[in-house]
Amino acid sequence: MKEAPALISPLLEENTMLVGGKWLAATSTETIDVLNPATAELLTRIPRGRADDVGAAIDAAALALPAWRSASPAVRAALLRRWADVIDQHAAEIEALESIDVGRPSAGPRPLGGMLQFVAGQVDKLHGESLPTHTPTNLGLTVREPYGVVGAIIPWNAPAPMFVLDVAPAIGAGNTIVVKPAEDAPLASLALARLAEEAGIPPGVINVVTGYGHEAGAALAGDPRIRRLSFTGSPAAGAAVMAACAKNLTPLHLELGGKSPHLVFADADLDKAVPAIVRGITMNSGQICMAGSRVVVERSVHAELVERLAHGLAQVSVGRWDQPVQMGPLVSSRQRERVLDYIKAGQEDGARLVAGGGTPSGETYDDGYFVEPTLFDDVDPQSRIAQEEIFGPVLSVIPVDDEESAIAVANGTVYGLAAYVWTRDVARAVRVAKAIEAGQVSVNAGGAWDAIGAPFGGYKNSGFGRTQGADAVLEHTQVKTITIDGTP
Ligand code: TXE
Repeated sequence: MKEAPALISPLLEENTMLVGGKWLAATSTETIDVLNPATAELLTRIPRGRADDVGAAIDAAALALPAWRSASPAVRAALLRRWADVIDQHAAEIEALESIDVGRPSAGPRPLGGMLQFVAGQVDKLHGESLPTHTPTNLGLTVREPYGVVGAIIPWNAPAPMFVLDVAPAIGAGNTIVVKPAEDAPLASLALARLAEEAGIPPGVINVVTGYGHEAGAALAGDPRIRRLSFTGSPAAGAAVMAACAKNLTPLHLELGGKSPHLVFADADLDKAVPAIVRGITMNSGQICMAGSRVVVERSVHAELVERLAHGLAQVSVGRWDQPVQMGPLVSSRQRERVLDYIKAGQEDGARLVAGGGTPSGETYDDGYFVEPTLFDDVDPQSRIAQEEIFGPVLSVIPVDDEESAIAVANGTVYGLAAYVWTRDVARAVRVAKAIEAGQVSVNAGGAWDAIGAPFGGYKNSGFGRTQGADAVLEHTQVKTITIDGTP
């Protein structure tokens, strides 16, 4: 392992995290190595925050709360807009940091500024209602108020948008926040917090404590001073977080991934479906919560679809974040082992391996955590690779006889995050979209990202609560009813 370069971005200072406007090491002074997943080189070190550091960050957020929550919504909105502008000015740098940290070849900067602008537009429209009263002289109203100090535990697969999507609605609604980024990819979060400072967001409003999930994350989830928590990650960690929240009755928002199906019907436009399916499972190396990882296909187009998917996956170029390729490595050696174990399980369970299945060979791939785009056919819908989230570039094809069985298979997992329906028949598209148990359904499209302000979240074990859109800001408020006795 090589030594860390002195500074990989002017936005980062090694071994510091943000607590109450100060960039600090952990009180223990211990650190965690952050590695480049394409080369296993050391990128930098971050503080290994623990309960005492989380406690200090909560203190800082509590100190900042009174002034922040009573600031005019117009002031908070203006600061979010300024943060958006500063992020836009540094868009290429944030993109590069996220790419190198996650291992994702860049597809151009993400629309982070736009996400913030959307939230800023909501902030001064958080109005309550006037209510009819039994007594004519009385006045009844509702007001929306922030929770107070809130927390967010974010994952490594899309750290920059996750940071913005968790922080912006929280602070926009008048809360102050403590964020625990993922230990595997913390750099974009730290850089975005630095830019929030530069934009003039006051000290203590956003705090970032880096560390491991079972230490800093568990401390954040278990602290009774946290009034609301957002968690995105694995079902196992989500369950641990929920148990910790239950002890203090802390309200919780969970986003736990999925096993999202493509439903491909005989009348589908395969010219459109095939590239979208291939892109959906290879983008970010399949490490996307809403990746379409199962292909439920009507038998009459099954053979043609499998052939075209195999061809499509074979064309996907794999390489490092700084090369003009479509797919990078997985985020860590642990994730690569998990994915390779699933590929083994698929073969043991009798699925037919059609493409990929191993690690690519060649000098580029020697040290990084690469896995080939992989296609399984004739997958048993009850087998592990059809039921469990793999979070890698592994696609499972399940042939079915008709629409009814397609829906049953699509709904036949514990998850319910996204689904993709491919058909030219509008009546069928409407029927299937309504029958699917998922928070997002796309028809003849690879993703639900095109709808501006679309709420995003899961059904069933994919979680509850919504990020993005107006719902996200509302979910960071609680409603108070005020009744005023107007009798003289
Ligand atoms: O996630 P973890 P991992 C799924 C995906 C992936 C699997 C494992 O299937 O293969 O999870 O990834 C923090 N208390 N998703 O192990 O452990 C942790 O530090 C409090 C889906 O990396 O869930 C990190 O910040 N916090 C997913 C965050 O939780 C805890 C995104 C996610 O880590 C904690 C990521 C604890 N006890 C993984 N344990 C999605 N929904 O998009 C961990 N953490």
